Parts: sequence; C-alpha cells; structure tokens
Amino acid sequence: MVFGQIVIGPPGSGKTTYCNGLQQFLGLIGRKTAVINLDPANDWLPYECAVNIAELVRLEDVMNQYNLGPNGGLIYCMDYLMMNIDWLKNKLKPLEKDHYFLFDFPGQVELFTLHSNAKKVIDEMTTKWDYRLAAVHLVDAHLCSDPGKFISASLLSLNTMMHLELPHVNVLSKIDLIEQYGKLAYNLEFYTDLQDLSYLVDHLDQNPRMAKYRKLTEGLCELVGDYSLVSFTTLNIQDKESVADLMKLVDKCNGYIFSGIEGNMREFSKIAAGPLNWDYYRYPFFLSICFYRFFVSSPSLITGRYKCCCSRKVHGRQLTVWYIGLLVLRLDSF
Ligand SMILES: Nc1nc2c(ncn2[C@@H]2O[C@H](COP(=O)(O)OP(=O)(O)OP(=O)(O)O)[C@@H](O)[C@H]2O)c(=O)[nH]1
Ligand SMILES: [Mg+2]
Repeated sequence: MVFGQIVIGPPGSGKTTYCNGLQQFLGLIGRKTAVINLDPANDWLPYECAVNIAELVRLEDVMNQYNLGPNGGLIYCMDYLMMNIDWLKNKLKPLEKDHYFLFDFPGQVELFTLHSNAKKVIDEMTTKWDYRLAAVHLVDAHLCSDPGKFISASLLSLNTMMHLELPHVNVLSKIDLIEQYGKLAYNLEFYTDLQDLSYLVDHLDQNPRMAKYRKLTEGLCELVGDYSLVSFTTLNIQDKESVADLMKLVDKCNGYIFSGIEGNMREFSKIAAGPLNWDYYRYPFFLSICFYRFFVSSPSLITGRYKCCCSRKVHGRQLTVWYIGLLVLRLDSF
C-alpha cells in the first residue's frame, strides 16, 4: 500500500523546505522517501527529486507560448498534468513498492480552493491508484502576529479542507521565527487550538475605515468556529523533535501507523534512542554533485545530467579521478 503527503500552502510558506527536511529526516529513521515535484515554477530543487513535472511541462514555456500570466500558466500546467496523468503513473510505478511519497505542490491557493484541476490529479491518486495520502497545509506562523491575516489564513485552511476532502493537517510553519514578529495578542495555544476566533476581532486594525468590515469579520470568525474543523500544529524544520511530532500526526492521519505498527514504532524509537546526526542545512548528496558540476568541472562536462563520472581526458589525465575524490569527501562529511 502506498502512503504519502500532499504538501500545500500559500507561496513561501515552506513547502519545498519541508519536503527537503522531511526527506532527510525520514532517511535517518530508515524510511525510503521519494519527493515528487509537481510545482512547474520550481526551478531550483534542494531535495533529491524522484519525479519532476518540469520534464513534462514548464511554466515559463506555457507563459511564453500562450501569453499567460503565472496564475493562468499554473492552471494550464495542472490541466496538462491531468491530461497526461499516465506519465505520472508510469514514473511513480517503480517507486510504489517501498517508497513513501511527498508531493511538492505549487503555492497558488486558488488551485486548492477554487479550481478542480489539482483536485482531479489528487483524486486520481487516492481513488484509482489507491494511494493513502494526507494533505499537509503549511501556513507561515508570522500570520499569527496580525489578527486580520490570521483570520484569513484560518478561513483559507477551512476552504482547502472542504475542497480537497482529504485527511488534513494544518501547520504553522517557521514557528522558530514567531518571536521576531512581536508579542502575540494571545498565547500560542489560542492560535493552534482555534477555540474562539472572534476574540481576535477586538485586536483588528482600529482604523475607522475598517470599522464597516467588523460585522463581516465577526461573521467569518463565526463561520470558521461553526465548522469546528480547523486547528493547527506547529513546525520548526530545523528541530528534529518538531518534525517527528508532525510526522507522527500525519502517520495517524493517512493510516501509515496502522500499516505496520511495530515497524513504525521502531522508526521513531531511533530518535529517542540516541542523537541522530540531524542537520537540516546539510547539502543533499545530489546537490554536492551539482556543486561540483557547476564550480569545478569544465563546461563540456556540465552537459551530462546526473552523470556520476566522466571519461574526458584533460592533459592526458582522467578527470574521473577528481570526481570520485570529491564524492568520497562528501560521504566522509555525512
Ligand atoms: N526559520 C525557518 N525558515 C524556514 C522554515 N521553513 C522554510 N523556511 C524558509 O522560508 C523560505 C521559503 O521557503 P520555501 O520552502 O521556498 O517555500 P515554498 O512554500 O516552497 O515557496 P513557493 O514554492 O514559492 O510557494 C525559505 O527561505 C526557507 O529557508 C522554518 O521552519 N524555519
Ligand atoms: Mg516551493
């Protein structure tokens, strides 16, 4: 059975960083992970990407070809992906046996609140392919410092939950930075438990021009409260305990924990057992190769994508020797 996560959230909320951090974390606890980039605007990927939508369609090409803006272009790309869904299935098939999937989606919120194209892709995975997926919806924690923005983020989270109809975890990302944004109106539990959002109305901008929206805002807070669905958990991607807590929650959500309870407990016991060499800023192996190709190798070597060695002779010497030497250095530093 295939388990995984749909990683979504507004632009800059930390989706790609989360996929990168989680790939490293899961690698450390012994779970094989494949990250699938479904954001056609992602030109620079920090993680080891198993499948990249850029091989199928690129946002820049679509925008140029059809004279579209970034939003229209992304909608086109999602439609195009849905029309070529077999391409995705064929890429994922060899990984299905033993990999946990992380899908890095674009940040355009309308894809997950209004339009049906991204939802169709997700539905295909959950219904036809029988993948057990949970949506992990990241929201930047700095929004807590502005009551208006936080109410809006709560409404967005509710809307996304209703639209996607998936097991869902809302996350306040970058929680390590929250103190930098000043004192919050209430303590952090208020924002995570979301007991009564209407308390925030008194802390809204007191500008007289905004007074006319007060009733509307109160109504929106009441709406979120009436559904009683939205709550948040927190994440600091640099802290392995924080990542582990979120991971345990998601495992319950998508059912991974029930797929092999013993195995799952053994995985997490590795965190308690001893200090894991957790360094979120560590460059993945793949990036070391890119670094080498970019800075060290000659331009003609750069053309061979993902090439692990080269056979070019320079002044009668095989450059392969240097290349392998660099890899050994990298492995050493792991
Ligand atoms: N301090 C801190 N910074 C973070 C954390 N997560 C992400 N960031 C930073 O937030 C910025 C945006 O992160 P991305 O991962 O690119 O965000 P994204 O959601 O993928 O952005 P788009 O793909 O453009 O929608 C980067 O500079 C990250 O380093 C976190 O937990 N703590
Ligand atoms: Mg991203």
